[in-house]
Amino acid sequence: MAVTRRELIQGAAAGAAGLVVGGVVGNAVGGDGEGGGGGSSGLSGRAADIAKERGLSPDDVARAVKTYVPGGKKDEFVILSSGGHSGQMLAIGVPSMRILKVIGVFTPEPWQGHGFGADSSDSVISAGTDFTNKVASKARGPLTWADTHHPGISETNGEYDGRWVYINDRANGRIAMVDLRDFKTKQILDVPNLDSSHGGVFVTPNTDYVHISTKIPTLVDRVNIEKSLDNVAQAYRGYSTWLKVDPKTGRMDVSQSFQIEIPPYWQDLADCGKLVSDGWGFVNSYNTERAVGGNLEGKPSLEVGASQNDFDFLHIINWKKGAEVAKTKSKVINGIRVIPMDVAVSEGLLYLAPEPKSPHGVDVAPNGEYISVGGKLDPHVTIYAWSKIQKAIDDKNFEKKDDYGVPVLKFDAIVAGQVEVGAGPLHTQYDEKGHGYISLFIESAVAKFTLGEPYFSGDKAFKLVDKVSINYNIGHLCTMEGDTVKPAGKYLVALNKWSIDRFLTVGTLKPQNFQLVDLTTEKMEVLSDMPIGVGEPHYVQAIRADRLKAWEVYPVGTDPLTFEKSPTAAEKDKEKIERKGNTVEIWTTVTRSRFKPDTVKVKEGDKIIWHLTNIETTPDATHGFSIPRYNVNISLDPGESVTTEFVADAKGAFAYYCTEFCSALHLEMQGWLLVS
Ligand code: RUQ
Ligand code: CUA
Repeated sequence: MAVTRRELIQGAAAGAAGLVVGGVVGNAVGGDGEGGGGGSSGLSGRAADIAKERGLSPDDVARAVKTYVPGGKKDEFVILSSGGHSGQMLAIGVPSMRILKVIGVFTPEPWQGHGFGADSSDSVISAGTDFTNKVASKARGPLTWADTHHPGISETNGEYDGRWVYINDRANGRIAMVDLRDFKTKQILDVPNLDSSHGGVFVTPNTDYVHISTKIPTLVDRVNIEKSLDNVAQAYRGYSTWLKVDPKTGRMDVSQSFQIEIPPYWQDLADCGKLVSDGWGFVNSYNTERAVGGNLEGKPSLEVGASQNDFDFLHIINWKKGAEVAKTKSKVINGIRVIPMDVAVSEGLLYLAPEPKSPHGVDVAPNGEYISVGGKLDPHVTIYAWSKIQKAIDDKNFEKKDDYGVPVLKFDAIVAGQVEVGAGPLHTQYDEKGHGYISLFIESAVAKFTLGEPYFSGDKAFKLVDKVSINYNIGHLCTMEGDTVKPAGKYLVALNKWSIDRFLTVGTLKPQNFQLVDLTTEKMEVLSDMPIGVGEPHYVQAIRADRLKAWEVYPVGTDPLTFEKSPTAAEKDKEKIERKGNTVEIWTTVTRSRFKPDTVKVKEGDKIIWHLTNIETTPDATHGFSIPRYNVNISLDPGESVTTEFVADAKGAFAYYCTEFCSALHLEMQGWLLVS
């Protein structure tokens, strides 16, 4: 049967498609060959019968019991996960690994009415593209997707405080803030001078600043663009950006922020100093070679050119002093104060430390003393000691200066230990007992190692103590509150890039796989798998659920952008329609199961300003407001007040309706917009 593309899209070929799906189900039951029926499960009665019938081994049963969260009971932790190139964020319960929410961030999210006509979300999304200072096509309009990578939960005294979470856009050098009172995005900032970003996001221990750095360095002056790659060392620069956080709203204020100009190495991961290393930040890099590829012209590909040096550089940055220096010795570039690199060097804001060959993660231990760097192309994790770094800085114990005059500390003087962990070490997280857990991408495993004093001493320090295989190709990992001053240990989540044969095949694009690992037993054990069918999560942070104080409902009439009563909120019994010239303004209340007014008559070409308030006070009593053909689709959570504006440029009778099944009379919750 010949099927055109158009027929396929329109579903005419649905019958043919059905053929492809059969035959797959058989894979589901076989398990891992870990044996046994339920007969030897140690269970008796009904549970034993069920385990036997389902072919579950005693270990399967134990793992299930460890992760099962009965209906109505709540998870102990919540992980906030990047959604990768879905541009969203995910909230997931641990240990159940159930998705609690997909949070609309950079990408419009219809379920939440995010970016489909609600003024609050539309203004957040459209303000997230800087057309003046950064490159963006006006004709294409604001950016509506992002490659979300690194969440950073706000902290107080180095512990998560459950107020806000920040997340960067890898592709466009942007950062967003989600308020954890309502899990909604309040700000998207197009960071000046950053054309891209990667793992450079963290908050300082009291959320004074959020940090974000360049990944690919930025072309400083957009002149001579064609030749710029021949002169990367001079034409491009990196920026370590310290965005000042408003302590009341969590919003980032560019006017109070500053950047430190850094060399055009490819800055990669970053982490903040804490306790003894408070006031400092750490940003690592690769491609200190500054290779740019050019393989069609016969030059080595980027991955070859970028892997020549035996050492790359960890940037060690004094941000507390930087905040002072920015007041007097910076210049404003594209709206942000920038401390030039020579000033950063002469003021002692910037040092470099050698890192073995193309490193990846840099992670500061809970006590602030140890800083672990994964080797990526080197089987070791290198652990630096902050006390040694400090001493080397004080003693000016430099082995050289780099090409930009930045002092490079002597490697041997600052390393506390190295542990051979396996192939492809990337990211480290910690527990409360002085262990590091590092992901091994190539080996598809997690290695557990010990730190030194005060946790371990003598030949117990800096030792590999355990390893567990995961499936497959782990990128990040996350222990519970594992990058705070007080990790909770208990579980580890492995963020695996591939899932290959772990799940039913649902097409050629496979989900990634989160695996939950038990840290309470002497040997680490994988407890469960969780397919992630929405984007490629890069990094997650796990917060104790009891630190989250999310609202159940808004006070009636609340504007979610300000958390204050909206001056234009519609009020019960004061609903109205007003016309001024060509502008029609409507105040509508929304409740089970009606919109009032339910009939709105306008003229073609009128400008419509429509205020809607959900006057419900019952948790979960959410209503939708959708106008067909106008691409308006708003979620009105209990108490929420929203305004939508549009020009009534299409004639017709439009039956607007509620998109949430809110009551027995949900289907009757409908009104008319007549445009004549
Ligand atoms: S870093 S590819 Cu978070 Cu391992 Cu991004
Ligand atoms: Cu309100 Cu359905």
